[in-house]
Amino acid sequence: MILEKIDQLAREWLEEAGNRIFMALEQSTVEVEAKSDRNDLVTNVDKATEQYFAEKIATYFPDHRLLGEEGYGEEITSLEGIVWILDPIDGTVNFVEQKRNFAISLGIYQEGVGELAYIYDIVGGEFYYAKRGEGAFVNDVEIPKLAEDNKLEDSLVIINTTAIRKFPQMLSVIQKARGLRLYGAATLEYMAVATGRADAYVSANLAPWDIGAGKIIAEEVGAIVTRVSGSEMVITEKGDSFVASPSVHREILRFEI
Ligand code: 2AM
Ligand code: CA
Repeated sequence: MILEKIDQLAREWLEEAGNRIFMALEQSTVEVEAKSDRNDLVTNVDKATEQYFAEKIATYFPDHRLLGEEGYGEEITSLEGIVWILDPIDGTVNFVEQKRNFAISLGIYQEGVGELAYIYDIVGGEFYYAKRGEGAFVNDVEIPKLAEDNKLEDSLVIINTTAIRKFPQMLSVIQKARGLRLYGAATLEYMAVATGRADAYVSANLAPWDIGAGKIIAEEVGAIVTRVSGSEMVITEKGDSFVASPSVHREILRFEI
């Protein structure tokens, strides 16, 4: 019941937030600030979008908590109750530089279990959605389950530059693969694996809001999500991330990274 209500409202709010972001691009009202370093950007639109969700959640679901990148939610270290994990704009550098290849990411966790997920690629016109146990969809078309027998040598892999520096064995992985691709937005890189456009994505440093929704959608189609070492990924902790189709996940683990 509660998940149905969340699903209905989350879709309305995502559509409204998407329209506002689109208008900000159209009307050139985006203002950029640097955060921790010159490549870590935030804009007035990231902040306004998170604030919009924070106000809506507080009004409609006062006992739910929000874990968001821009800090309008709460400090959250455990996932009791219902937690909304939000990245108002994932791929902010793309948003600023390319005006595309970014997404709103929203994952809903209940007692630590990922139940609902939404990734909205606004300019690309792709709305990804999953409900645990009921499949994953893009624009209402079900995403097929991933093949169980893909090979690294036939695969495209996505490995961000920090991960290549941190794990030098990744150079051998890239050499064996068919090719390397980089998108610059973790959510869309997760969706590339979920839809079979790539077979693996490795990143050295992701936060809960980068992966909260992507993990739910990727797992729903049979992708394996772990740390680079192969250990379990705890969603509330920042760190490296490794998502891949099952056989390619096993094959990359054999490089003993
Ligand atoms: P962002 O756009 O929301 O900041 C870029 O390679 C990807 O990594 C984006 O999804 C970006 O999310 C994320 N990212 C960049 N710097 C990060 C950091 N310091 N910690 C966590 N995620 C980061
Ligand atoms: Ca962000």
